[in-house]
Amino acid sequence: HNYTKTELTNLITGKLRRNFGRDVDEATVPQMFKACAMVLRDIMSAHELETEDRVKDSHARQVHYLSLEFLMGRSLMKNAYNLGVLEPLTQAIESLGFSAADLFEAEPDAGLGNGGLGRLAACYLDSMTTLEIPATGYSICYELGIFKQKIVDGQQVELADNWLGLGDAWLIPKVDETETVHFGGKVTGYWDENGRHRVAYEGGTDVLAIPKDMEIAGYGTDHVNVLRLWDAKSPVPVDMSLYSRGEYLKAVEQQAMAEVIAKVLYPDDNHYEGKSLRLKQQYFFVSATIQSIVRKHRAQYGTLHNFHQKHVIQINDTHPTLVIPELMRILLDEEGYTWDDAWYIVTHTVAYTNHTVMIEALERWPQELVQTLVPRVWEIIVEISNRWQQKLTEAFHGDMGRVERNAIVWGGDVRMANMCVCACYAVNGVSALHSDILKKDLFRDIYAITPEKFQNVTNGIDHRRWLSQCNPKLDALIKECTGGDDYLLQPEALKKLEKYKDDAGVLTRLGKIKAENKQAFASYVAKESGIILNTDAIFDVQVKRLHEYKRQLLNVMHIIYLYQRLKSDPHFTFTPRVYLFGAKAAPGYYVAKEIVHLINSLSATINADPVCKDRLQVVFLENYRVSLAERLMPASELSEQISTAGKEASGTGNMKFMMNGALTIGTLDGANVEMHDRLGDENIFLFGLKADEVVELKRRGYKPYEYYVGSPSMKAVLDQIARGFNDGVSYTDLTNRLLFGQNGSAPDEYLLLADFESYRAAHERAGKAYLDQKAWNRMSLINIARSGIFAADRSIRDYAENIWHVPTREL
Ligand code: DL6
Repeated sequence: HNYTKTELTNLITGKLRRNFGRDVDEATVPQMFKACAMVLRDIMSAHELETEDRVKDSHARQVHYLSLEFLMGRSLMKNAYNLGVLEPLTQAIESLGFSAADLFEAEPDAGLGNGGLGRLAACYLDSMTTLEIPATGYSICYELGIFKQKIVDGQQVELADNWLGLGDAWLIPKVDETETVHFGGKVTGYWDENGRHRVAYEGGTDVLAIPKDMEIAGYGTDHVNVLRLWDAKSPVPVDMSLYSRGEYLKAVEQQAMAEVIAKVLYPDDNHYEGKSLRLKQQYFFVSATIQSIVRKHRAQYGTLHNFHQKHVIQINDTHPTLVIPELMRILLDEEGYTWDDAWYIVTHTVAYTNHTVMIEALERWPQELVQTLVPRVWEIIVEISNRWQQKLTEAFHGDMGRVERNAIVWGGDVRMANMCVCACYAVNGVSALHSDILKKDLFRDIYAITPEKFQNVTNGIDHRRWLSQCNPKLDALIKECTGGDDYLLQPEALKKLEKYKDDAGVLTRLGKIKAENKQAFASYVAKESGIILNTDAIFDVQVKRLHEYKRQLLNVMHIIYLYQRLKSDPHFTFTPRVYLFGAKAAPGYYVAKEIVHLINSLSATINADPVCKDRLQVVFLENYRVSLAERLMPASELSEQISTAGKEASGTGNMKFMMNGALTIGTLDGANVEMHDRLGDENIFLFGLKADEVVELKRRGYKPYEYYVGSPSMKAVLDQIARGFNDGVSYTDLTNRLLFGQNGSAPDEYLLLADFESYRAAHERAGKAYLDQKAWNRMSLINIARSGIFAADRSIRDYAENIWHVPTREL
């Protein structure tokens, strides 16, 4: 059914009347937004029921994507686009006297994630649905998403992100599919009258898990999947015995304790915090999810014997690892399977994606915590661990070093990654380099005994959102040059653009589109913050979470270097630049917060100095998030992907920039390596040590101090950081960390000093290249044309074919 403007208008006015008791002329923008969202939700719901029936009737194998994060961003425009009603919806909204742009802008980002890992899950939902894979995403319905960042006096301040006020327009509560999750108490085993071993629980608490389903529309298909977000509620609203004694606060305590589980997303990216509430979240969401899958499976097939044939559970990093012992628990305790039969089913169902090799991000839960919180699951983990250790001892012929490294329960900790590698039938990294490091380093011992488990699936992005939708002018040019909209479902069709690489007309238009996008972004920044960006300068952008390994500080060092050159020689020439930063720092990550402060101190000084006028500008963009990225990517010209080689598992921002025609200045890290493979040296600005050289340098003994004393300009840069800028804040902590190390960290852990000169030279090359706009646009076009491989559709086809073994839509 193709909805017309008139039909949509009627549906919207109907919603306004029924849900808000309002006629259009009295409706507010938020009410209007909700009405539109509900209209699309109804359309998707109808498709979803049909999809569900089709999947059921065909007995198809289903994918369950478990992730503690789905960084969805906004949905109204996305859903309208995918459903093919963006135009009539826009017309309907306008005909009702509202600005469609304002309405889209009124939607809060669904910020149920931190960064790359959560955004990847969101892009994958889009592709799984577009490719008609029967798939469901599962997570927690956090009341508060990733905090909103304000910069006050140069420093980050966190504000609560209460997104549900409007965001709940997309959610359908399915109260009849509520599950109960049990925590704590004591476990006892006994034999029942049929001689079956049973488990009984004494004490503990139950928490209700209520599904709030978000429909996911695919592009150009009626297939609709669901993102199931679990909300937590107490089964007892209030303890009446306490209430009747007048102890009101105590009477609602249990309710508060249950609800706190879904209160807030943990704001740490690439960092593990051993907080008990976080473990509660993990078990809560995993237990509800697997109970729900098992319940539906039972209802359809009446047995769990074929469970692994009908389902694959993909676990997004180790956060959902407890699904392994939890599924064992259900099979053993509730279904009466033997250990071996249960283990067979589990280990043929679960697959694991690793997203980091950073030691501080690997989850190790203290055993006492696991024991008290989920005592029965703990017993099962111990059994899994014992059997694994026995297997390792045999395989490694008693080499206890290797046994210890790969053990699951060891030294009072439960190591989640090791449990995943033990139980999952597939383990994948997220870029070629990262998957290699998993095999050669992090999981080398397990790779030696089960090489067939290890795979690579290079990340990808939803190119419909990140190119076609967010950059309509470029989208139009691509469609014109490639002869239609093939590229939307066949991203490799972007290649066809390449035949215009020497077409002066097309290159000029490409340059013009970039200039207009820069202008549009500058207008937005002016409106939001009053800052006037110099649109004649290169827009040089580093946006991502703030982390030492991502090396925002290296970028800062180089800017200070340029500033000092300008100060000492006003005739120093270089291509004018606007440096744009956007980054949230984890609230508890002190060094990251200091770097945010430093960028703001530097920015204030540079932007106020007349010597920098029209040449150097530094702007920190507040509250970097999905919707801001959608505005920024089309306007970006130079993409900073400068992590220490071997540390960034893949990166996905790098792909968004490339698709929007920005050139990359970067290290051979993560997916940059594969970008370089396709682009060649001539279409990317590479610099720095390679992953193996990083390892080698550290092995030899890295002495950053030598760079400091050996290079006057390096010394000047670091001394300036230590002294600080006009606001009088000094950053000796940061320079000490680089030169001497701090609290046990090695000096300059991430090799900023070692890579500085090479980074500086790459910037010089990029600056010179920009002066020849035709050559620059040619490179830009080549980047776009060769970016098809980084579409999430390609990644999902890889998963479907090599890991999930499910068919995908044929085109
Ligand atoms: O795979 C998605 C994304 C990668 O692109 C980034 O390179 C990587 O840093 C990120 N990893 C994490 C790990 N978090 N934990 N735990 O966020 O994954």
